[in-house]
Amino acid sequence: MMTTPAGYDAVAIAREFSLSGEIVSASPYGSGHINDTFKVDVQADGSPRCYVLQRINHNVFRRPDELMANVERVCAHAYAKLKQSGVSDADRRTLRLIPTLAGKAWLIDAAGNRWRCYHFIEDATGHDVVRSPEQAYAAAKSFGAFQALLADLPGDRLHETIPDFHHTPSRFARFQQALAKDAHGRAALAVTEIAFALARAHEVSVVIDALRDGTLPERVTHNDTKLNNVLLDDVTQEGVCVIDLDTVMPGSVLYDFGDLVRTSTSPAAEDETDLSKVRMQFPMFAALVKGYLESADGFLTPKEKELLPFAGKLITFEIGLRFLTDWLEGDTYFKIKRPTHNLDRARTQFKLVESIEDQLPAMQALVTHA
Ligand code: ADP
Ligand code: GN1
Ligand code: MG
Repeated sequence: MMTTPAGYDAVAIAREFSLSGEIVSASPYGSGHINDTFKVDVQADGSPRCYVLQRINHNVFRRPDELMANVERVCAHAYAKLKQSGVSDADRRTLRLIPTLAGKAWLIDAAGNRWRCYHFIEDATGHDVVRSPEQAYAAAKSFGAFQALLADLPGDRLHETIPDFHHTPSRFARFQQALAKDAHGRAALAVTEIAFALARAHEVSVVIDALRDGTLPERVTHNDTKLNNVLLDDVTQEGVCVIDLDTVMPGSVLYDFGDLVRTSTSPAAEDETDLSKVRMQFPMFAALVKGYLESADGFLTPKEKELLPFAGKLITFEIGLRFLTDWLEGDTYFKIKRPTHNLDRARTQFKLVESIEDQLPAMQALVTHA
């Protein structure tokens, strides 16, 4: 039996899916903070083939069956549309679920864990750190195209897999509660970061208020558009496939563009401890705007466009706030690899917020003239 570090027998689980070939191995894969992901290697008539097997983190996603119902609809719609529009490599451009032997889209194991399996997107990589404006351009173009693809998703409103996921004022309130409790006596180690967060309380409602009063439209958005959630072709660096569909649900395009700014403009990793390396690089931002507008300009309203730079600041701040909150609450949400990991991540985000604040007028001017 091949038992994984997390204690799951991923090979046994993989056997429950309709894979073509003999399973050779299943090993932990990727650098996501939420789910347990495995790469499954199989041999099919002498040639190797891979799949991605994932256990859904049901502490984070409290209604995994609703989540999977969303994912099933989104995958089917995107694939059908790409096929219809004559895209030759539609198989590589969207995630496709591999059914279980019983013909279901996901598996529930004896312990109640939900598992799903995707075909593996070959010769493409999800990058943790942006290396070139071409990568930033490709990522933004892909997420814009993804939004366009889902603009006519038929049927009911998608389930909210995490309610108030990008409700920044709620995130702020949760931070304040964690701070008041200081259950692990950690606040004293984060005095600077706490002051930084408290000083920005007045800005957290901008997007949510505009959604509420109808100034901004609700759309189907991805909501977790970090750079490593789009696979770029290893040779051409073009965007191939948007992945990590767990948070695809009603939202604002500003959440998606904002998280692109957070993850695709700094030369430093999300958890970099040398803060002197963290900064918003303007050419990367310019590449994001170009790529995003190429695929999304057709449907964006003037207000959405105007708020693109601010969204970069807001979402970077919001994710920093979530890391800081998780640190104060004792690291219950994001996977960590070292004791101060969440605090380090919060510091990096806040340094990036400062860099964005410094450049906001120039960012605004660029978008106005784009
Ligand atoms: P998490 O929610 O934990 O971030 P993801 O769905 O993003 O999980 O998957 C984790 C990593 O696994 C991704 O960053 C990517 O590198 C890899 N991955 C996921 N799905 C695929 C796929 N279909 N083909 C190739 N790699 C994949
Ligand atoms: C998580 O799943 P992953 O690693 O792609 C998180 C995002 C955060 C991100 C920070 C469901 O994304 O919201 O922005 O970490 N996903 C969830 O890196 O909370
Ligand atoms: Mg991910």
